[in-house]
Amino acid sequence: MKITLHYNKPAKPVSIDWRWTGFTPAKLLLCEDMKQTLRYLGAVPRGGVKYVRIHYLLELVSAKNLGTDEPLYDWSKLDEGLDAMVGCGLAPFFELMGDPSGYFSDYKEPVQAHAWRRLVRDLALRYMERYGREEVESWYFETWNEPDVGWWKQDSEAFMIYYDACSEGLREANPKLRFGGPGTAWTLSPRLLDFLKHIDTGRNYFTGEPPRIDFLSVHEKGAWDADEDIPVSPEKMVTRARRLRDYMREHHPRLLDLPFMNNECDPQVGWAQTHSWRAWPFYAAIMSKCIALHFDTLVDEDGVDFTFLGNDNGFIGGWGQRTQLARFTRKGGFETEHFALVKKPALNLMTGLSLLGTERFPVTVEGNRESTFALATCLEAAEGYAAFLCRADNRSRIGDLSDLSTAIEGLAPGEYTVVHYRIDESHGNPYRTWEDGLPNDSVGKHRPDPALLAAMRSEQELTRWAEPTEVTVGLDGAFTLAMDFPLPSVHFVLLLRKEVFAAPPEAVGGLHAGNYHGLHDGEEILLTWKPPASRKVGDHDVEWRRDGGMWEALSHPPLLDGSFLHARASVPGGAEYRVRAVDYRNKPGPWSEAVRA
Ligand code: 8U8
Repeated sequence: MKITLHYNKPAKPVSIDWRWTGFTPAKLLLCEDMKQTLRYLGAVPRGGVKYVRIHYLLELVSAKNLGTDEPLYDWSKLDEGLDAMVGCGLAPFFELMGDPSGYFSDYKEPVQAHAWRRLVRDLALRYMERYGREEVESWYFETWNEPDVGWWKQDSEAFMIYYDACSEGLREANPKLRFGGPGTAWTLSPRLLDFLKHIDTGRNYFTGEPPRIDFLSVHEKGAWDADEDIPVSPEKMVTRARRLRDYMREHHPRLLDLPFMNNECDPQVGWAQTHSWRAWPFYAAIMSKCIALHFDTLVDEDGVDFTFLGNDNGFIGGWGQRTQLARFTRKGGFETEHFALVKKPALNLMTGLSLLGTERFPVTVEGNRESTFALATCLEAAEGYAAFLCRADNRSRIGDLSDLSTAIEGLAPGEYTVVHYRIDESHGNPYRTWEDGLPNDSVGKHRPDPALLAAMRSEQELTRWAEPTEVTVGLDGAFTLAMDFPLPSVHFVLLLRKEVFAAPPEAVGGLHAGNYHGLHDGEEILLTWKPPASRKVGDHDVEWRRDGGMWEALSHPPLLDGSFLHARASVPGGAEYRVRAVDYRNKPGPWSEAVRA
């Protein structure tokens, strides 16, 4: 097989934003395991996971006197949940969903419609006050989730009034706040068609003006919910999105120019059903294929302003559930005190994607066009180039090995460091370690022993395929990479210009230490920090010292993310930790301030 990356042809923007996850219900935000999950998500470099879309956030609010001019709100739980997110550098993709104190039964009642509008205004004002105007302007606000299925209990007329109330409440707080929807579940559901009609030709319930909309969101998934591992098809997501676009072209051509998104593009409906492939490299490979396919089809062929492609995979659960980390508890099932999390390839994919730049160049694939994809990007500030290559077939959870030759054309001549990461059966696959290390008894089934847990964690990072090498690109601007190309696999190839290494890495930001019980005796200290933005940072040093002692290095596989978990015997009074970034030429940056845990 052969892939050619044409850096000598005109570039286009990397216009689809995938830095995204979601889950439900919002009350999980108050649980320790979700708070730890958010720490891991926020530690993906360069904001590689940024937005979290959560159902029922407004169930965290209670209120009195809602139908009056002086409502009394209790925001404390929502504050706690949003603080946990914002404190990790994450932002809500804020669904205005939930029914504070069970007040809202019918938005066709004018008192309720006005109360909702006021609630939305007050909410926006509160969080601009709490986090700053600019922070909240970086969020997105969206309607109730999937108002075309059971999540929404009222009729279409009530939904449009609710929509206008959200829109006006936000506008009153700050006209810059972005709002859209309707995040529907079915391709051409009656509710979606009613909604398109409302925003195209309807009138805002409050102002009589045309309704505003900043983006149109829908959900298209790759397969229905099933206990079986039916083939997951990113192609079907594209086909169904095109069906909607065709309908819009015929009935509402004006709306075709709206930013468009699929903010639940999961390979398969049914987050809680167990499909072991969700623990495997296969899942990361299908997610990558989905992104590349959307660029090839909806963006490049159809010219859609496709803005977001989001997986709803921020849940809490085991290997086979739709999560980015596998959670283990003492007895299995829900328990939020004694738990341990292990990263899955789906999370490492986000780390890998964070290596990419903001401009992409054409690629040519010679081989199976249904399973081979690539995205060639160049990095900002002339740091170099970053590409992803992936091999993903909708049915092949584990497949064959081919040879791949990647020809890269049009590089700026000079000296580069080449780094190659990969996600496949033997790279960054802690599930394999778990399978191999499982004892044959029921305790081990739920609870890996400390050695197995440590072994899984040593496999949980985005992993290098080879050590960094130095190469010279001549005046022809050409470079060829030969490698094996397993099915499934995802590869990230970085070419970093020598000049980038002249200065040492910057300091890491915001080192934080959380102390958790973990699964076993002793403590688990989760350190999280913000890695420097430069792609030249390939690892971090982590040290600790107990009172009066010397700094000691803690060993780990190379860490791209700003997260490291230290399992230790309990240390009365705690210990200090510090972290520094290290580049691919082993040059360290300055140590961070120490934190205590
Ligand atoms: C198609 C469909 C019918 C229905 O009655 O309910 C649905 C609920 C349907 C599709 C999706 C759905 O919920 C979304 O999908 C869930 C899932 O497990 O796939 C979750 O990921 C989402 O939070 C939810 O919005």
